Amino acid sequence: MGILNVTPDSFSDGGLYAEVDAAIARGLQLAHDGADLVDVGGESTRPGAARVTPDVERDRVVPVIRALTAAGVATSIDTMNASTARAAVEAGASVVNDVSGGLTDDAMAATVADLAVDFVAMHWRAHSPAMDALDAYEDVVAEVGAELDARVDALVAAGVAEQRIVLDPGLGFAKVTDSNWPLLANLDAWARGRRVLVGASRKRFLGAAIARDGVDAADPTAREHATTAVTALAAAAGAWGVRVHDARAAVDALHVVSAWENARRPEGWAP
Ligand code: PMM
Repeated sequence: MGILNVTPDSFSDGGLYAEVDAAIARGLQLAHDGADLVDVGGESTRPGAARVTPDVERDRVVPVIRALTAAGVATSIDTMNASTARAAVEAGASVVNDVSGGLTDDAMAATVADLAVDFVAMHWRAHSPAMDALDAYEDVVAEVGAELDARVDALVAAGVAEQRIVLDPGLGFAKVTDSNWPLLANLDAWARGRRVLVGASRKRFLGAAIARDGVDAADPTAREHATTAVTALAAAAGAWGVRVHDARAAVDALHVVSAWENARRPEGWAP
């Protein structure tokens, strides 16, 4: 899943694709680089970001989704608003990706049920201004698992088909640094066999992991190689998808994982 933020303020690509033509060109490039889905967003969720109205958000994303659909590029819509999700699917998007897992907009679950598309339910505790303060877990794997289970139950109760739901640990959302790694290292302990999307691309916790001389990698693009390492490890651990800024790097990593796994000896093999 390639990231396309049609926003002035997203943390890594904010402002680069805020104009419709630039956004469409970027979406085509992501697809050319091998993204199976281009994830189009019109509202930044970076820490501290202010919300935009659904009207502004729709005006940003719908023309881009329409043009990419016409060009044969599959898209998902990154939104917390049911009205935007509906407009995006009507313009051609085939997946709804809600960073709040349906918690922000009471109409989201019923809308997704009605649209009958796949739904990415991300683990989330609060909007951006409040989220860092909610990084408080006794056992992050158990708590994120339980909170996602509650989302699945609510979505299914609203009519969303369970097999349509993809879970996402919400890396960086109410998870400042150390809370992210247990979720990556124990994917199946919280996902319990459901499809998993991993969105680690260029996030702060990777900058901390690759610190030199005690200084974090502050520039998001300097976290690209670390992102590619996460892609390979997530794929090897069975993730359904990765949400990334650089689709080419991710696809290369996935080829490496495939070659590695294809060469694996069968269970019980001995020379
Ligand atoms: N992260 C961001 C935005 N949307 N969606 C999903 N499913 N998972 C994520 O981790 C995620 C997301 C953060 O902002 P960005 O668009 O600038 O990466």
